[in-house]
Order: sequence, then C-alpha cells, then structure tokens
Amino acid sequence: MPGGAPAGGWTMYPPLVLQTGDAFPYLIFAIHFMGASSIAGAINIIATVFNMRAPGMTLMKLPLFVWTWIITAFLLIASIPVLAGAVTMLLTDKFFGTAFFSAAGGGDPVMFQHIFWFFGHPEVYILILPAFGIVSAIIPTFARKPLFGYGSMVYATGAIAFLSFIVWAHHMFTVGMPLAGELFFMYTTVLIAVPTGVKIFNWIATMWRGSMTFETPMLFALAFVVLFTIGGFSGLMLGVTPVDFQYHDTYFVVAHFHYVLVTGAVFALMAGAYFWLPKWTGHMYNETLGKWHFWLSTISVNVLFFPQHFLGLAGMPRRIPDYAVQFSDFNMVSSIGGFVYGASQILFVVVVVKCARGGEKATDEVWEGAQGLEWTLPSPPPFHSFTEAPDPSSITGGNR
Ligand SMILES: [Cu+2]
Repeated sequence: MPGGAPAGGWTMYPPLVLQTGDAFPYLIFAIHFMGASSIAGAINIIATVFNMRAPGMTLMKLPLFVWTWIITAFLLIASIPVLAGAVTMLLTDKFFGTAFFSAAGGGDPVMFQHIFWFFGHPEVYILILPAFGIVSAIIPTFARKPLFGYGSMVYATGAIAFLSFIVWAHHMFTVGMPLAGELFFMYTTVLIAVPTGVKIFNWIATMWRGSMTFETPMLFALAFVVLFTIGGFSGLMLGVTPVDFQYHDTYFVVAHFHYVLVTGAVFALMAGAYFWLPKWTGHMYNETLGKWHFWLSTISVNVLFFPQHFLGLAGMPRRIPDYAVQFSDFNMVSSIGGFVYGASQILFVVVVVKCARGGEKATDEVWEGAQGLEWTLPSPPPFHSFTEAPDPSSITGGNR
C-alpha cells in the first residue's frame, strides 16, 4: 500500500480514495470519533433544552439562538450516522473484501455520493443555523425593536431543516441521473429559498424604523445579512440543473460556498464574539479596533472571493494545483484579498486579548435594552450562574 494521506478531497469519493494512503484507516477512525462526540453534544443540548428550562420559559419564548441549536442538534443526530455508515463501507471495501462501491464487484461508486451528500447537505445547515440564531439575537438588540416574526423564524428554521434531507443530489447533477431525479432535486433545492427569504425579510423588518446603532456586533450581523444573501443567490443559480452543468466543479462553486461559510458562518461567529465578549470577560472591548477589524475584513473578504465568481464563469476548474495564464489576473486580485483578510484577523486576536486583560468595566446589561437571561447576570457571570430560578415575569426570551 502506498504511503501518505488518503487520496481525494474531503468528500472521500471512491474509487480514488481507496487507492492510496496509509493514513486512510486513521481518517475513518477520526470521522467516527468526531461523529460520536457530535452526537453526544447534540443529545446534551436537546436534553438540556427540553428538561432544564427556567420556570416560565416556554418553548415559544426561547431565544432564537436556542431554537436554532435544538434543530441543529436533531440534524446532527439524523445525519452523522449516515456518514458513519458510508465511511465504514469504504473501510470494509478496502480491508474486508466487500464491493459496495466497486463496479467490478457489482457495486456502484455513485452510491457513495448519494450516501455522502445525504449527510453533506444537512451538514451545511448544521454550520449555518446557529449563525442565523446569533444574528437573530444581535439585530433586535441594536435596532431596539423586538425580532419581527418570531414564530415564523422558528417554523422557517424547521422548514429549512426538513428540506435539507431531500435536496442532496444537487451536488451530483453531472453524475448522470434520470431526468425525474434532476427535476425533483432542482425544485426542492430552489424551494429552500422560501424559508430562507422569510428569515432575511424578518431581519430587515426588525430593523425597519428601529433606533439603530452600529457597534461592531451589529456591523458584522449586517454584513452577514447582505453577504450571506449573495451566497444564497449563487446557491440558487447552482441549484438550477442545466445551469449547474456549466458551473459544476468550477471556481463559481468555490465563490458560492465561501460566501455562505465565510461571510456567512464566520461573520456570524465574529458578530457573536463581539456581542458576548463583554459578558464573558467583564470588560468592554476596544470599539475602534473592532471597527477596524470589521472594515478591513469586510472589504478584503470581497476582494478575495468575489473575483472567483468570474474565474468560475470563465471556466477555471476547482482543485487544480496550477491554472492557465488567462486566469492569472483575477487570481492575483483574489490572493491580495486573501492575504489582507488573513492579516486582518490578527486584529481580532489583539481585541480579544486586550479585552480579557482589562478595559472599561462591563455592566450587567452591557447593551442597553438587551433581552435574554444572560444580561440579567453580572459580567462575567458567577460560577453556578443562577443560584435560584429566575423570576418568570422577567422572562421574555428572544421574543421581547
Ligand atoms: Cu447541498
């Protein structure tokens, strides 16, 4: 057996992944290990939310961040075992003589793609739903208005989770499947735009005529709404089967998923970090440095990823070590954006370290009018946060 890393990308498609790599069984072991920990974490979240809420905290009063986490936890429990099954079948194909994915042995390599993406598409919602929850906590705080359409936000999150299980083959339109299959997966995919649109419009309606201020958490949340929507639109384009035949495996896909996962998930994490940093450390962070971090990140991340749309449309393939000369200009622009974006994140580390070491003392509420039980505790919260159950009449949850 040749040495080294397993052949193939993160999707581990056979037959290539079965052909090289002493590290292959370790890869499978790591996936099982992380899967077990994800499932244990998900069970913990579900058990906590359903059994340990404060008196008066009914389900429809939960902060939306908690709602998105319950639904994410169910997605984990439903999708991780499917991945575990898929990689175990790879393992037995390689070491125990089975032929699940070997055409020569009567198996089907495309079957792996179906099983993998039955896990893979819910997985991307596992990454983004908690981000939606964070943004739904921040926008009402800095617009000084209740979250618009709380109930519809909960149902939209549930609808996105449900749809995530019936769209998987949009990752494999070009593999060759019956027309009925292509139509089904195209329609279900574009249908996801409906609950996602509900969320975008609710965030905008929350800000409408609000008394808005633009501290760093709000800036990152606003950038999230705008830039995630760009990523959502390119996702819709990719979901349209005939169009995907041109875009598939090009840099257009790379641009798409970096808009949803970097300017989407990562920006929401940044927004959440700035939002709760004073609560965690007991000190206000440096707002000037925070704003510098925001603007440098936001400008450079677009310089980094936007030109990749053009590269993809011009036909530059993904996963190549070198590229044809006509692609070099946009790649140069993209690289400059990438280095500036990377360097800008040093500012974030500086902000966090400075905030942890001192600075202006944070009040309990931190952000004037912030809703949610964490803001009724001192900053930082004491050990055993609540020594007695909070007053039910003070509970408004995320739904003030
Ligand atoms: Cu997908």
